[in-house]
Amino acid sequence: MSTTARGPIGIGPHTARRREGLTLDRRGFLGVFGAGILGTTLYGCAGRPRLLEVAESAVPESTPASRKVASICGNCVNKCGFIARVEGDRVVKLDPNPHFPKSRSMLCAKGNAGVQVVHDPDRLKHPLIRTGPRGSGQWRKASWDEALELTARRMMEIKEKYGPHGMLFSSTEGFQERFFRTFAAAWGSPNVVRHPSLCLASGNVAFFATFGTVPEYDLEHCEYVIVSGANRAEAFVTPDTIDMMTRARQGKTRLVYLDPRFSVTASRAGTWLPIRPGTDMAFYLAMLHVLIADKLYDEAFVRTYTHGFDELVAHVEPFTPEWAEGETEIPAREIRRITREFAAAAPRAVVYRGRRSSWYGNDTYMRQAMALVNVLVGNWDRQGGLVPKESIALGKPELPELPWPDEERIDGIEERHPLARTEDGAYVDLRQRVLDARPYPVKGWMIYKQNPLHALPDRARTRAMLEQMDFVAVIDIVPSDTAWMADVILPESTYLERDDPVEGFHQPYPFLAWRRQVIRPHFETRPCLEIMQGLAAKLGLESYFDYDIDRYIDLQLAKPGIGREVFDATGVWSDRNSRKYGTTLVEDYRFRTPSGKIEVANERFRRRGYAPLPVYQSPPQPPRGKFRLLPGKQAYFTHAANQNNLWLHELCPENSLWINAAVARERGIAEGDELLVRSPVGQVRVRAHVTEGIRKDCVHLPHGFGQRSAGLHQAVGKGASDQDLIAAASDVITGNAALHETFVTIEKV
Ligand SMILES: Nc1nc2c(c(=O)[nH]1)N[C@H]1C(S)=C(S)[C@@H](COP(=O)(O)OP(=O)(O)OC[C@H]3O[C@@H](n4cnc5c(=O)[nH]c(N)nc54)[C@H](O)[C@@H]3O)O[C@H]1N2
Ligand SMILES: Nc1nc2c(c(=O)[nH]1)N[C@H]1C(S)=C(S)[C@@H](COP(=O)(O)OP(=O)(O)OC[C@H]3O[C@@H](n4cnc5c(=O)[nH]c(N)nc54)[C@H](O)[C@@H]3O)O[C@H]1N2
Ligand code: SF4
Ligand SMILES: [Mo]
Repeated sequence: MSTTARGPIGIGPHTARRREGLTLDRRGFLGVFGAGILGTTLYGCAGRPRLLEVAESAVPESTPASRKVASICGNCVNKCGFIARVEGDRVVKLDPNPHFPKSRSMLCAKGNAGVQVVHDPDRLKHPLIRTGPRGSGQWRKASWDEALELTARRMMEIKEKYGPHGMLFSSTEGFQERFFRTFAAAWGSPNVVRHPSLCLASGNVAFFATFGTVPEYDLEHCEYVIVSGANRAEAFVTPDTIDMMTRARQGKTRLVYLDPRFSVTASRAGTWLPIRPGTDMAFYLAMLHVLIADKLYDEAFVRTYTHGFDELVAHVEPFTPEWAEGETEIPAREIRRITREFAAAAPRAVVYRGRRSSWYGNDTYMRQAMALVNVLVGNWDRQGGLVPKESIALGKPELPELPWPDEERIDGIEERHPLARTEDGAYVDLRQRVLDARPYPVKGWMIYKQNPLHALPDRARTRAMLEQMDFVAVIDIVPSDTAWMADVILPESTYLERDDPVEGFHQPYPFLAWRRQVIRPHFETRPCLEIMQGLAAKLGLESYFDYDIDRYIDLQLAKPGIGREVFDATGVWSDRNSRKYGTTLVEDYRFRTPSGKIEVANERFRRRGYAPLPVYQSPPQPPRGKFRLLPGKQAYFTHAANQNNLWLHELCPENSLWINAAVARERGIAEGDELLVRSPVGQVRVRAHVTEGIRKDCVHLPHGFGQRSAGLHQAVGKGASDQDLIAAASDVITGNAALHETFVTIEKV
C-alpha cells in the first residue's frame, strides 16, 4: 500500500499520525508502535538481514545505570535540543528540552526516532573497503589504520597525476564540518563544494544584497505572514515552525500561503492560494505596485533607510494586480486585499523568505522581490518583522597558514556567478565541468555528510561523475546510495555518540549550546575530527589539527569567558533572554551595502552587470499532456537520509505521486495505481496519490525515496527518486540548482 504524503484532503490515519509527529506528543511513538515493537526494534531485530557482520559492541564498563543528558538533535539542519534518557549504554528515550530557546518543547518524529539511529542494524559500524566493481556492494571490513592508509595513498596518487586540484571535497553543514573543511583547505585544492547551491544560496544572496546581512524572522511577534511554498508544517525550521503554526492556530497570526498544492501548511493557513508554479515574483511585484500606487508603504522608513526607491516606482508601474492575475491565476482583488491587510499589520507583517530557494532559474530575483515587499512596509529590525542576526563570538585555534590553491576552481564560480559564495561553489555547474574534464580532470572525491546521488538533479549524471573518479571516500553514518559507490567508507560516530564543538545560535536570541556525547560509540566509528586527524597524520598535515575536541571547546569558551559547566543545568547558555530591536535604526548606521543603505535598486547587482531590480519572465508552461514536477520534503524524513530508520519507515514506507483528481479521472488513474513517469532525463515507476489538493498542471513527488543501496534493507527499492526525473538547471545569478523546471509525462502501467 502506498501511504505517502497524503494531504489533509482525504483525511486518513496517516494525517493523524503526522499530527502526532509534529506536536511531539510524548505518547506519539509508543502510541503508534506499541511498547512491544519498540522493544524488538531496539534490542531484537531478529532475522533481519544485515549489511555486514556486526562488530562486537564495545559496552562501556562503568556508566551510571540511569541518567539524563542534555544534547542536540542531529537529524536535520535545525539542531533542536533534547534531553536523553539513558540506561547504561543505551538511549531509551529522547525528550524535548524545554529550555532550548530555538526548539522549546518540540522534537519532531525524526528527532524522536533518533534512538533508532544508534541501533539501526544497517548503520555503519567499521571502515569498509570495496572489493568488487564500483557500486557492486562487495565490501570487506577494514581497520581504521588500513582504511586511512589506503585513503592517503590514493589521494597522493591523484596529487602526483593531476595536482592537488584533482581532488574534490564536498560536504553539508554540521558541527564537525569545519574539520573536514580545514582538511580540504590544508590539502590545497580549490575544489570544495557545499550544499547551499542545492538549497538556499539564491535566497541568501538576494537578502544579503538588499540588507547587507541575511536576517531572521521574528515570527513569535508577527501578526501577518505571507509564505511562498515554505512548507513549515512539514519542512521544519525551528523556531519558525513552532511560532508560525502555534500563532496561526491561536488566531494571533494571519497566514497567507502560496503553493500549487494543498500541503499541510496550506491546511493551517487562513488563505491558501494555489499559485501557478513559477509565478511568485509576479505576485510580489503586484504587491509592490499596490503598496506604491495606494501609498501604503512606510514613507519615512523608505526615505531614511533605503537607496533607489524612485527606480522601483518606475519599475513596478506596469505590474498591476490585473497583470499579475494573468500570470499567477490569483484574482487581482485577492492581491489587493492581501496587500492592504499586510500594510495595515506592518511592521508586524512579513513576507517569509523560506529556506530552500532551489526552484527556478530566476530565484535570486524572486527572493529580491520578497525582500522589497518587506522593505517597503518598514518591518526591518522591528518587533514582529525582519531582524538582523546577532551571535555570541567563540574562540578557535590558530592554524598554520593554509596553502594557496595552485589552480582556479573547476566550476569557474568567481567569473560565472560572482555574487555567490566562492567557498560554497555551484554544484550543478561543477558536476558538468568534472564530467567534461574542463578545464582539467578531477579524479578524486571525498564526501562528508552528503548524499549527492539524491541531492543533485539528474541522478544519472551524478552517477557518471562518481564512475569517472579514480577514488571516492565517503564519511557517513549509514551506507547511503553515494557511500555504496565509494572505494572507502569511513564511518562517523553518530550525533549521540560524540562530543561536538560548542555552537552559537541566533534564534530567537543569541545563545550557546553544546552537543555533548550521550553514550560512548557502540561500534568502531570515529568523530570527523579524529578521522581528519588520522588522515592528516598520514599526509604530513598534522599541524592543522594540533588539538583534540576538549582543547577545541576550551579555546571556544575562552572567548566568552565561560566554562563547560554552564551547560550542565539546562544544556544552553546565554547572557540574556530576549532579542534586541532597532540597533540598526539609528542615524548614520551604515548597512553593509555599496550605498550604505538598504538597497531597493541593487548596486551589487548593477556593478556585476545584472539589472538592479527583479526581472520577471513568464515561465514556460507544460505543453498539453505534460506536467510540471514539484519536489518537496516530508515531515518524517530529512531528504534521503533516514528512510531506512525503522520507526520512520513504518510511518511511511514509500512515496507516491500526487496527481490532480480530475486529471486522474480523465486518464483512468485511481489511487494506488502504478504509473510510469518520464522526463527528458529518466523515468520511474511509482504509485499514484489522487487528490484534489494539487493543481492540474503539476504533479508532486516527495523527495528522498527510490534508494538503491542494498545496504539499506528497509529503504532499498521503495518508492521513486525525484532525482531520476529532474533535469539539471540553475539560477542565472547564483548557480543555485533550479529543481522545479522539469516537465514529465505520466502513463498508467
Ligand atoms: N521534515 C523535514 N524538514 C526539513 C527538511 C527535510 O528534509 N525534512 N529539510 C530542511 C532543509 S535543508 C530545508 S532547505 C528546508 C526546506 O523547506 P521548504 O523550502 O519549505 O521545503 P520544500 O518541501 O522543499 O518546499 C517546497 C514547497 O514549495 C512548493 N512549490 C513548488 N513550486 C512552487 C512555486 O512555484 N511557488 C510556490 N509558491 N510554491 C511552490 C512545493 O509544492 C512544496 O510544498 O526544510 C528543512 N526542514
Ligand atoms: N529533488 C530535490 N533535491 C533536493 C532537495 C529537494 O527537496 N528535492 N532538497 C535540497 C536541499 S534543501 C538540500 S539542503 C540538499 C540536502 O542534501 P545533502 O546535502 O546530501 O544532505 P542530507 O540529505 O541532509 O544528508 C546527507 C548525508 O548525511 C548523512 N549523515 C547524517 N548524519 C551524519 C553524521 O552525523 N555524520 C556523517 N558523516 N554523515 C551524516 C546522511 O546519512 C546522509 O547520507 O538536497 C537538495 N536536493
Ligand atoms: S526538526 Fe526534528 S530532525 Fe530536525 S533537529 Fe529538530 S527534532 Fe531533529
Ligand atoms: Mo536545504
